[in-house]
Amino acid sequence: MSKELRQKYLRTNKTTFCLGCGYEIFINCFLRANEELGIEFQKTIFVSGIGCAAWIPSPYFRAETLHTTHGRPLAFATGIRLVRPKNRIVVISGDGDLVTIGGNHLIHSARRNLPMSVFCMNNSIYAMTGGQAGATTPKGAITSTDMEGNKESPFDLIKLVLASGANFASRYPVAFPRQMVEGIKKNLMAGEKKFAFTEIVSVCPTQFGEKNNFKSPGQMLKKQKESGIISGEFDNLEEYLKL
Ligand SMILES: Cc1ncc(C[n+]2csc(CCOP(=O)(O)OP(=O)(O)O)c2C)c(N)n1
Ligand code: SF4
Repeated sequence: MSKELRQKYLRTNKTTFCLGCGYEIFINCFLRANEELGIEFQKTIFVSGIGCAAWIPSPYFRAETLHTTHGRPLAFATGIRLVRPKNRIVVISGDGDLVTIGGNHLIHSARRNLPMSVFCMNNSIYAMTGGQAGATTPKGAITSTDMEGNKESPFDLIKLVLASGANFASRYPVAFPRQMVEGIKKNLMAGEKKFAFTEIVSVCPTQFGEKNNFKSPGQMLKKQKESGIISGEFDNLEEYLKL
């Protein structure tokens, strides 16, 4: 990532994310995608909730940003969509925020299909508050609330969003940044016309990695590369279920 690009889009190059946090990879990919599409941040309104992921746009992006209440960024984004029809609306927030506490807003936003881009940072837990389990935590994972392993099954976010009525859902792991840049571009273009949802499969070495025997952030990325996570764009639930 060029220093110039970060200077152009970020208020400061120094973020507070932990060393090895997947969110830094996403930020670099997101800036690259915007640059390649020639998008002006000045005409984008970013919305986030509460959590580490919510800090990605706010305070770092040189743009209008709304840092809202936990679980509610999609409700705020819906309101902004209605009063600011000419602006691009981009929601960037965590899985705990958008799916667990805010799941009701997610299904209804997908059903409503209003034009906006949504990037859900899935690091499998509620990281900012100490690594509690949520609706995206894999079965068996050790968290601060499940020392013997999570007993519940996680949501498949693509399935959830498509079943709720959206027809643009995609998934990209941070271990594949080149593919992610292209995926972010597709989302940003689709988000001009409809509800475009992208799950970014991230890594949190601090709150998830350490408890689950990962020795380093690099080991988490290696596991992602080898795990064969289904990624790409999906518009049809039946087709997705065949994969
Ligand atoms: C209504 C409400 N409930 C709980 C909290 C505490 N809280 C703040 S951040 C957070 C976790 C956010 O997790 P996630 O959205 O997954 O983002 P991450 O930190 O993992 O990036 C929680 C539970 C809060 N601020 N407001
Ligand atoms: S706690 Fe996890 S998600 Fe939060 S900044 Fe650190 S590595 Fe990233």
